[in-house]
Amino acid sequence: MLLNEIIAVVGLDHCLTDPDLRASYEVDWTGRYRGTSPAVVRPGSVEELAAVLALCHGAGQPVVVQGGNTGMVGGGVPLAKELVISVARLGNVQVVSDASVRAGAGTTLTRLQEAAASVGGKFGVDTAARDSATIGGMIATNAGGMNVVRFGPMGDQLLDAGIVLADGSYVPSLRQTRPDHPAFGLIDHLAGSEGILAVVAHADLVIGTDPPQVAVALIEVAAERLQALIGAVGDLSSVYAVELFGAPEVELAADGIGRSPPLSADWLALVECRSDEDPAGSLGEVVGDLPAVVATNQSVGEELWLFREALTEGVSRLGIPHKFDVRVPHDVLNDVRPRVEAAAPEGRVFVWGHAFSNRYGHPTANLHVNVIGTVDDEAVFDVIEDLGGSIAAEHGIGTAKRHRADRARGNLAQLRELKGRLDPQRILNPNVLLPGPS
Ligand code: 2HG
Ligand code: ZN
Repeated sequence: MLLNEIIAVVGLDHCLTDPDLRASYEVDWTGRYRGTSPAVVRPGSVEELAAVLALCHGAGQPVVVQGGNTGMVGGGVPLAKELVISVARLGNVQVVSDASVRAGAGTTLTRLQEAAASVGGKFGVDTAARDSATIGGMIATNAGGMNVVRFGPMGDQLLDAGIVLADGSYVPSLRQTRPDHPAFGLIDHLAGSEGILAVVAHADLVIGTDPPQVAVALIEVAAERLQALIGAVGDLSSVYAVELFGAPEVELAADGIGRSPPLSADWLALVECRSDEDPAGSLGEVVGDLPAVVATNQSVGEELWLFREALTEGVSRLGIPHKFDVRVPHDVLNDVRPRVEAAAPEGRVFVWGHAFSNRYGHPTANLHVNVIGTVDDEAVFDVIEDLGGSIAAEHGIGTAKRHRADRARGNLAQLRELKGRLDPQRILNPNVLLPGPS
């Protein structure tokens, strides 16, 4: 009955019930989270999205919203038999000015970056999953990515959003909602709300600056000099990225891309600086006597980036990884690897990430700890919390961490209150983010 009504809205071709056609939507990118769904529905317009949600609301049918399915915490797959709403067809991009762009929720990051580049700018969030990751999901998780030290995470790029509420009502501009509207104030909570409050239909996003001069350095740094180096690099006014990894990671990446590691040490820092003036000089001063490979043109810089960007695929080639996307203070960076290795004696541990987790230069890093093999996830979470870190950073809480979300998020009570107000039937992503029966 419900499916027939949905088919009348989106057409038979966009309501997938055949198990073979549903299959790729029912498992996450890593292969760890797998569920089943009565159907995968792919609305082709905001109107269709709104009509589908209104029907689900009327029938009390829970839904999971999916973009590029690059999530890593099981937040976008139907683990409790929810209906999947894929926003992949909502991919319109429109450059509004040289400072802002309007993009449909299903726009890939690559398309958004191309739109920004068409007016000489740069979109502030970048990740290796750019060809698949879509902006709706990136807003939902508040993705940070490799330029977070410069631009901040997705929420910092968000000027406005058009959303559809659980009951199917379309709100074209959250910035223009009046105080008596149920979605008033939602714009401040949308980034990181993991689809539990509303479905993003489109968003207005900032286009950042893209200065012409670039310098990229891959720097070898011994454990005892790490904090001083990243502190100094983070203070450079031209800094666009400060990425960290170590010997096991550079070897894994080198293997994947068929090259030899250019350097190897306790830590490798991959730093990118951009400026109107050549940033190589000031970057060189900070690097000082540390061994480094420095690139002063785009294509050589891109070669160095290959060693960083090959990591996610590299670990996946070894098996289905246990992923821990965490945030830790800089002064414990050297403790993470040995402590996780001790907690996972039968696992193979890889550690990489973003040396800063926001653009204000706060001394916390967003690390991606990946473990291949047997490991007790709770033991790793305990290590991170014991080091004064947080067990969730840019990938969200999803289903993977919701049992520990109380400790990971301070604004939980507020989210719960908003959920009760905006989705009292709890049909939107009902099994992510909030712990317990949400
Ligand atoms: C990255 O920065 C991504 O590489 C993915 O956030 C991290 O695969 C991962 O664990
Ligand atoms: Zn990351």
